[in-house]
Amino acid sequence: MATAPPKTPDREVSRDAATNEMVQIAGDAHISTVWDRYKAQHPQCKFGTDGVCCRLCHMGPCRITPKAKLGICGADADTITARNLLREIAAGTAAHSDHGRMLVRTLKLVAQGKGGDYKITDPMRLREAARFFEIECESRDDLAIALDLANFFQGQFAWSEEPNATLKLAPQKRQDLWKKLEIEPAGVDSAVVELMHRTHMGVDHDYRHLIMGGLKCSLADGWVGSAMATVVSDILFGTPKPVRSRVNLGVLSHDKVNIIVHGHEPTLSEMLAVAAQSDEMLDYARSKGAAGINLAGICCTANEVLMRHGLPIAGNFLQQELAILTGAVEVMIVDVQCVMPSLAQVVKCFHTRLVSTSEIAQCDQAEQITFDAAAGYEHACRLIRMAIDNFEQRDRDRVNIPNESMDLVAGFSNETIFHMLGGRFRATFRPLNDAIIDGRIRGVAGIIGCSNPKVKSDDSHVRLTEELIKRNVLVLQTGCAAIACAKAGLLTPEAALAKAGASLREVCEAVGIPPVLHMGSCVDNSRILMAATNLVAEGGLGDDLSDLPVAGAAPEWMSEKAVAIGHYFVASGMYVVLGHPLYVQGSENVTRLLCEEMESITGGRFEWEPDPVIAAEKMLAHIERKRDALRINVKRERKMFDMKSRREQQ
Ligand code: NFS
Ligand code: SF4
Repeated sequence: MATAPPKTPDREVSRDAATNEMVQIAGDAHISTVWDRYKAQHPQCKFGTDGVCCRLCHMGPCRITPKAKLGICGADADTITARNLLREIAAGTAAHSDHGRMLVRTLKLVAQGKGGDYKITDPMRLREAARFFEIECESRDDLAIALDLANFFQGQFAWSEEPNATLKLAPQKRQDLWKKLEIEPAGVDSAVVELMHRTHMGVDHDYRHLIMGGLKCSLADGWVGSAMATVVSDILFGTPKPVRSRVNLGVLSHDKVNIIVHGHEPTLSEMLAVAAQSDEMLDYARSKGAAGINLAGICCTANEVLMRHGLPIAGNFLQQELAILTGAVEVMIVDVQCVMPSLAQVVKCFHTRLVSTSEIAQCDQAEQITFDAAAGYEHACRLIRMAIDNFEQRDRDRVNIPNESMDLVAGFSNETIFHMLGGRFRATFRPLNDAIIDGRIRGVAGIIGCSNPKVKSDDSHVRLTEELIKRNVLVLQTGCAAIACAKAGLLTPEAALAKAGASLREVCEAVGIPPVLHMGSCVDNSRILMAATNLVAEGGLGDDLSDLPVAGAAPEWMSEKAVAIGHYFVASGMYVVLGHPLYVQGSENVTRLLCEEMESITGGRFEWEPDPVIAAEKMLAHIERKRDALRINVKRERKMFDMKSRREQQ
């Protein structure tokens, strides 16, 4: 049970009323939440935030101060901040890629006939991926192709003499640059191992060389591990199509059994989605007095089941404790990543049962029921039964479900966007490219990442998104950023259209896409990479990702995965605005390299900007610079104002 925190929070912690309401309830009940513990950590350690604390060997720990400019071994602030940053990139890459590995493993089991109730749901996507990687498809059945693809993907993890083959997904010019810069990863696992080695005491000390090594590993995340995770999820569970649903804590039900899936891997949640609709489970729920079964998600598992099943989202990262605090959750099922250890404390105050299903992620106070893909359906039924059995333990007097919930539309894979833009017969990005070229859409922004108690949650996501669509920038989203905007209503096409600039609205209405597109979970940032690649491939916007009028932002990020993502976007030539800095500010050199000099190396760079309106201005300025370089701003003026030069062109 938690220590007694103050009864009222000092500030409005979130833009979202449901969150503020639940935090108040938590305070009254003396149950600590992330915001209380954030306060208890103050002041946060400046050595940590500056990145100049090193504990990589046991002569230390060392920290760089004006008096002690070197660690005991002689490492300076540049080396120390760069090494610390690389270890974050390694961890982020490992997390996304292990998620990818689990999916590849499931695909292989399916191909071998050992995958229980899992199957190839999207054979077109399977064949398209197999053909891309030169796997023979003619007159072969799906399972044979799937086995080859699974083996091929499995090979992408191991060390190899050759660079990762999935890097070929990127435009040729980008691939050539990676080769020239010697930052092509050759195996996801070995990329992570290499960073751990290079950052061991006494190995790589040149901050420039270290940072380039970090970019190499990050490419193994975005273009390899995450890219495979997305493709295999689509093959196994279906490529997302537009789907309507609802979001926020108000999706929890007063009279149904509430089950929350939280974490990242979609394999079990897919089976839960199927099993929860079965007559057997529904009958059982009714026999226990419940009106039905309500399966809802938190964090990226939520995004996965939303995209493919239209299941509701209970909340994003900072709402995980609050969901339990509603007193209405029978079971919370967690696996890996972004699952707060505090959940085990919060469930003690309620009837909620917390179950961990990952063999690598346990919590001594949660029940452990390790997931087995071959018995996935039975496993899902067992968990649902457990929730139903727990329904009668719900204390009706302690139920506090906020009213807030909001409509949303999600499910925008590249494949879907292609078809929406191209109509029924011809899949194409052409209308989008044309709209960007003629300036009706100024450019495209990716807004991604977490929520963080350091800032008023959801606020920067929403304000940045509103600002950008108002200025005619199309916005792509994933992860907790997408959930934040969904809660604020920005994922309802009607509301977003009303807030969009006139020309963006006109294009969106004409081609039938909303101005804010939810593309999935954080591994699905690979979809944003592919969307950018498709813009290049369609033509007229340069021949590399760095030519595009696009920009990325992670306004409220917190996780090491976000660090890896930021780096693979920068390594892919993109401009990335972070709402708060990486832990590198203790080194002017590393900061300058990441935020300035990098642009002349990869074409991309970082920027820190806490104010979402200023961030939007900076992103727009970058987009306009790219438009100028492409000379599409010039062309547009000619077309509109200068008939003479127009005649000359003809
Ligand atoms: Ni992304 Fe998804 Fe959310 Fe952040 Fe965590 S859930 S993988 S890391 S907190 S966006
Ligand atoms: Fe200190 Fe160097 Fe050891 Fe780091 S590696 S803890 S700077 S002695």
